[in-house]
Amino acid sequence: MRVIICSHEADVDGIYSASVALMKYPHADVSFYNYGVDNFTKMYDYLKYESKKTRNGLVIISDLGVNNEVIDLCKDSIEYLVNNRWSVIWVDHHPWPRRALTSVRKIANIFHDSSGNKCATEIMYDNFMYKNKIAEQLSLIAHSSDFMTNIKNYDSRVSELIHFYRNNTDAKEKLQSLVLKSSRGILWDTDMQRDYTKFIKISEFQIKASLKTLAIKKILSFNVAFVFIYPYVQTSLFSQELFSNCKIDLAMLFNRNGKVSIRRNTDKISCSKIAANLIEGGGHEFASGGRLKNDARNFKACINEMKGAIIKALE
Ligand SMILES: [Mn+2]
Repeated sequence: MRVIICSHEADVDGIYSASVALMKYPHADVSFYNYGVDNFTKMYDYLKYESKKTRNGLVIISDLGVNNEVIDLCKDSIEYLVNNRWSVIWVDHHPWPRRALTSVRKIANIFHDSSGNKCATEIMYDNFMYKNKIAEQLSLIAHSSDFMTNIKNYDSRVSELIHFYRNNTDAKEKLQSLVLKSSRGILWDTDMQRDYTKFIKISEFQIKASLKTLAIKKILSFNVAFVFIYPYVQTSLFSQELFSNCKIDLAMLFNRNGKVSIRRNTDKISCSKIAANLIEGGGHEFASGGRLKNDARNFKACINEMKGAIIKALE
């Protein structure tokens, strides 16, 4: 049977959850996607095309959530696949609107954990590769990376490498090789080391350039950092660095495409509530993202737009 794994391109959890799925279905093809209607459409176009070519297949979608803007797209597309005798397994831990869960559950097999304590790799491990030693380690590393816990025990180089590969012209092949290696228990090798050394040279320079744009502002009772980030700066690790070096409660990072990443340093703020006030906003309480209406070159307008989103969320 033809098996296709579609996972989130963004981080360790996306990559390792695909690795665990690949351990279960070693002949599967793996591809990567991101949020937004355009990206989901790309994913479904590929799946529909494949389901026309081969009857009877299985799709495993991992670490991608369904939000309001894609519910109907997901429903229609999965129905199309089911009509071509494909089945769909969906593994995720992002908050889904109730309507999304009820409608997708009718046509796909959903493994969804909404407790906020599990990442996609852990759900994949629990349900498909339970007690397998490699899958277990992958799930522990992904948890630590997704929730930023026990960071000292965890090798952040893989996160940085994923970030580097995503911005590469051969992103697909590079990410696929990461999935394949980790599914075999290889977490680091000389190819990765060579790429990492390349990455570090550029990113160190870009981190310094990003820090020059740092503006800390008081909003209500919170200290908020606004930073423009260059492409090779990995947002979660960068904000972690900001939190340990500056007295801030919230970090709003935005890039040249107007993409915003929101990270918090206090439980009193909900990142997803702030994201809900941005375009295509979505994510978790502790980490979320969205897009700006303003041109990223207009720093002042961007900060004002983000400020507005924060104030609206805190009111
Ligand atoms: Mn995840």
